[in-house]
Amino acid sequence: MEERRIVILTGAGISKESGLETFRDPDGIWAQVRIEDVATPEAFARNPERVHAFYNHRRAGLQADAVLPNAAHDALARLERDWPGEMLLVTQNIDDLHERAGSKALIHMHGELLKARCLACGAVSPWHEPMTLASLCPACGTAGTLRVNVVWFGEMPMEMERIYDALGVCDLFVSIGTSGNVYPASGFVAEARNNGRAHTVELNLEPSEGHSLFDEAHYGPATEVVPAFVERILKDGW
Ligand code: BV8
Repeated sequence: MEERRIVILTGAGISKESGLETFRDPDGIWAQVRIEDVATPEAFARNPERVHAFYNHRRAGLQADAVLPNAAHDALARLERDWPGEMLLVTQNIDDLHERAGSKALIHMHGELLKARCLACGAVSPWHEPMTLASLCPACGTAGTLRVNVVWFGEMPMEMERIYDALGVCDLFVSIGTSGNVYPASGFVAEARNNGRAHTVELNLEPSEGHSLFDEAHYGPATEVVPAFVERILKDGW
């Protein structure tokens, strides 16, 4: 059991109880704004101020005092610390709650809200303030060339090769707090199953789009089901 490898995928549901909105729940972000207006390269080309305003609002919200890692983020950081084999945490979330909880082996496949990317020099820099068309790139000093360092619809998610390599050899794949609507993350469970040895587990508030592909599922709030699952894995494996 000691050498066994774990891959964990998280989505917006894990950060809901920290005070951040999900996307596709009835009160979620996509019920308030249209993807085509704020989360595509075409939207940014058409109306950069609108896209900056959308992310400025979410960046300020993420940095509010009340938004903190919850028991589910803490449990995954503990699993990484205490699991004797390898563990990779892949998050679709652009918040920084996993790293604040202490996770280290972490891939932000959809990028990070608290970073800016310069379209002139390519530099990625920490960014905590509102972004405007007058903002200067901290690396090259050019004005008007910054965008938030997230992956929009139609763009390639980050570090896909590393993710598929890990899915190809994992023994346990766990999907947490994601509706399974967005490709390629929605295909990770099938990829893990195809390696011929992975046990697949869904932890979510409700069955996701791909729920039938999981060997095991536990439904409830992430702050309850994730710590309980981690406790069991560390004690008894799967
Ligand atoms: C790509 C980042 C090529 C920034 C986001 C048709 C037309 C055009 C495109 C497509 C198409 N069909 C497919 C596509 C591809 C497209 C796609 O999937 N579209 C969908 C909508 C059909 N995908 C792409 O374009 C991707 N790129 O495909 O490139 C490629 C790639 C690989 C290999 C070859 C080629 C890029 C997608 C990136 C999108 N970026 N945003 C930002 O945040 O603004 S999307 C957005 O969705 C977020 O990033 C989010 O993380 C992601 C997934 O959502 P979830 O995290 O699952 O959130 P959701 O609200 O849906 O679900 C929450 C769940 O939590 C629910 O199930 C709920 O019940 C549960 N929950 C709620 N509360 C709790 C809880 N669970 C536990 N506890 C709780 N308390």
